[in-house]
Amino acid sequence: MSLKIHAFPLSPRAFKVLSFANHIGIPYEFVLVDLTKGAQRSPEFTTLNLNQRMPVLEEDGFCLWESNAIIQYLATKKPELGLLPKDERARADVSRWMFWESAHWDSSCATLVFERFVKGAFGGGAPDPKEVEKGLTNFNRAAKVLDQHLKGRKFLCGDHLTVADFSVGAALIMAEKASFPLEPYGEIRRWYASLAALPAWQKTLANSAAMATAA
Ligand SMILES: N[C@@H](CCC(=O)N[C@@H](CS)C(=O)NCC(=O)O)C(=O)O
Repeated sequence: MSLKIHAFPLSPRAFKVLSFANHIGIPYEFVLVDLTKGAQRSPEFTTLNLNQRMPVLEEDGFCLWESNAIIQYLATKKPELGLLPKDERARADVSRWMFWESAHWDSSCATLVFERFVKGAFGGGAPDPKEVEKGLTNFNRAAKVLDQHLKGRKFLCGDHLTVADFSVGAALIMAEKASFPLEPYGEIRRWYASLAALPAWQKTLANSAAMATAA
C-alpha cells in the first residue's frame, strides 16, 4: 500500500488532510504542490485532478480530491478510532457538518484569508474592502450557527471527536493571520482550543511552513 498526499501545506484545506492523517497515524508520502509556482496547473497534476486544485490523495492508482472526501476515506482505514461513526444517524450528522463546511463555512473563511492574508503574502495587492465586508457578513452568519450549536457539546457531533471537527476546525488555523472576528464566539474558541491541543494538530502546524518549501 502506498499512500500519497499532494498538498500545499499552508492552506487550511491541506492542513485538514495532513492533520487528520497525522492524527490517525497512517503512513503517507507528502508531495508538495507548490501553488506559488503554479504546480497545480502542470500536466502531471492535472491528470490527478482536472480542477487543478489540491489536496489530492493517491493510493495505488486510486485518486481522490476534495478534502472532505479525502478525510472521510482516511477515517475508514481506522474504524476502531470511531472518527466516522458506524451508526447511520451519527454518521449523517458528521456528513451534515462536512457539507455545511463545504457550502458555507469554508467559503466565508476563505474570502477573509484571501483578502487579508494571501494577497499581502503573495504580492496580490491590498484587501478589497467590499470583499472583506462580504466575507465578514458571511463569516458572522456561519459563526453564529457554529457557536450556538457548540453550546453543551464538547465536539461538533457530541462528546466524541469526529472527522467533522477536523473538517470545520481546519479553517481556524488562519484565524489570527486573517483576523477572524472570533471575540463574540466563546464556544468556538473553547472548542477550537481543544483541537489545537491535539498532538497531531500541533505537529502539522509546526511542520507546515517547512513542508511548503520542501523540494
Ligand atoms: N473544495 C476543495 C477546495 C480545494 C481548493 O480550492 N484548493 C485551492 C487552495 S486552498 C487550490 O488548490 N487552488 C489552486 C488554484 O486555484 O489555482 C477542497 O476542499 O479540497
